[in-house]
Amino acid sequence: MAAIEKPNGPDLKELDKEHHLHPFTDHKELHEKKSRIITSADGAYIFDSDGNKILDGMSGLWCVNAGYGRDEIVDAAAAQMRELPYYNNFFQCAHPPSIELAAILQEISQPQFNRVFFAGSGSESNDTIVRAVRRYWDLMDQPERHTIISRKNAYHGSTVAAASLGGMTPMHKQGGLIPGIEHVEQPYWFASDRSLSPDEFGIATARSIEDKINEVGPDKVAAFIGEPVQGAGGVIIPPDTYWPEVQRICDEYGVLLISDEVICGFGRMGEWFGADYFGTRPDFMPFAKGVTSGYLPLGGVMISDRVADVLIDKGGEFYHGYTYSGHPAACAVAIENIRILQRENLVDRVKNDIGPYLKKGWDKLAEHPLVGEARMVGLLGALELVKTKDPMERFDEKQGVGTICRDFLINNGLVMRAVGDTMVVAPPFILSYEEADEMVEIAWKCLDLTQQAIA
Ligand code: PXG
Repeated sequence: MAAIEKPNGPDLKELDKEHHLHPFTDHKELHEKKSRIITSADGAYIFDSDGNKILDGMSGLWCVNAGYGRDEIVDAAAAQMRELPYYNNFFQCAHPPSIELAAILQEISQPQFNRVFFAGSGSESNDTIVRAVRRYWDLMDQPERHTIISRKNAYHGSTVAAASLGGMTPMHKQGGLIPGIEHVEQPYWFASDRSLSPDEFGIATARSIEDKINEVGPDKVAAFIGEPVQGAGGVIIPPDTYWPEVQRICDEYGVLLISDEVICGFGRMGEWFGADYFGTRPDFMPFAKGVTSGYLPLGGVMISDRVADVLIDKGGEFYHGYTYSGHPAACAVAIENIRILQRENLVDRVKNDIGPYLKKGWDKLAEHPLVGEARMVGLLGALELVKTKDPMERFDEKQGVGTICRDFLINNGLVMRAVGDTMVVAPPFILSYEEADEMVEIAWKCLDLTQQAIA
């Protein structure tokens, strides 16, 4: 009963330790330090139970794009919960929010997208795609087209199928992979030997997809999946040559293109979708996170006419769906969230205003002795921490320099995420100029502190 009698401060930390297993966490390590308890949030800031105010440079987990404290979204959820808190979209039923959201998604996406399948998360969305892709090729009388090509260091979610699509080897080691997934090189120029120019490297890594298609057999490859910019892998912005070449290869071999928009979608790159930014024409777009700005869980898959027409006209029943596919309150939240993005021109703000403003400060961080590269597109950024700049040498992974830096950052009032020694940010779209300056100032200060700590 302690939780009810004393819901604050240290007791919560104790209860957390006793009863709560966290995602992607080494609990032995966590229990030595205890958790930070986030109790409230407003705008671009979060507040913890120790009284700290912290600028959230990660929008939660790449999702609170519209910022915290949006009463309009809360009101939309409450109104929907009063009217119809739950009903499913199975058995020839639907409800107004799922239908209205489906129509809005059609409006904001590329013309080939007229249908959406709802899920509860990005992982569920990618599981949906595995089944839909294979079902499509069965219906096209090419059942041997089964293989899905993905990339090393990709992140497509945490369920067994989504993690198999992903290229995170530690995840593969815990639970194994589903059959029929192949991984090719990622377009991570900074981590390459840099013997090629970025443009040459972009073409070469795209061609590793073509090589894989020929190795597996062009009649056996169903689809290629990629994040426009790899997020969890370290905000890896591919060279300009990469995506056009990927599109060419998919077209040439008839391979379906899946653009995983879970992070890049809903304005993060200054366009509605990452595919719009790079000019690809995907057949599937899984989404989640930014669709609701994280206020409630919702995911889904935009399915192009090429695929949806076949599933509908030839398919019979598609044996797939979730209790919460198109949850009414989550859909009501998504509708209000998208309306906010539209009303306040926030996607344009990312592209033409706060995005370029933050990038200017961000680029200056490249002058710090610890930073080998500073990159940013829209409001997605990364700093590569390096041992020496010339020649460019990275730290020994075991030194944990990124983690040291991350801990300095949060203790100095800024959330950034460390992906190895790559520091990443994805702040909310409502970030003010002052807050952008604050991010850059705290970052510089913590780079100094990190440098001193490892000296
Ligand atoms: N695709 C992409 C591109 C993602 O980034 C998922 C799918 C899965 O979404 P769900 O909603 O099932 O989590 C993601 C999620 C991190 C981190 O530490 C990133 C994600 C999730 C958790 C942690 O950067 N991305």
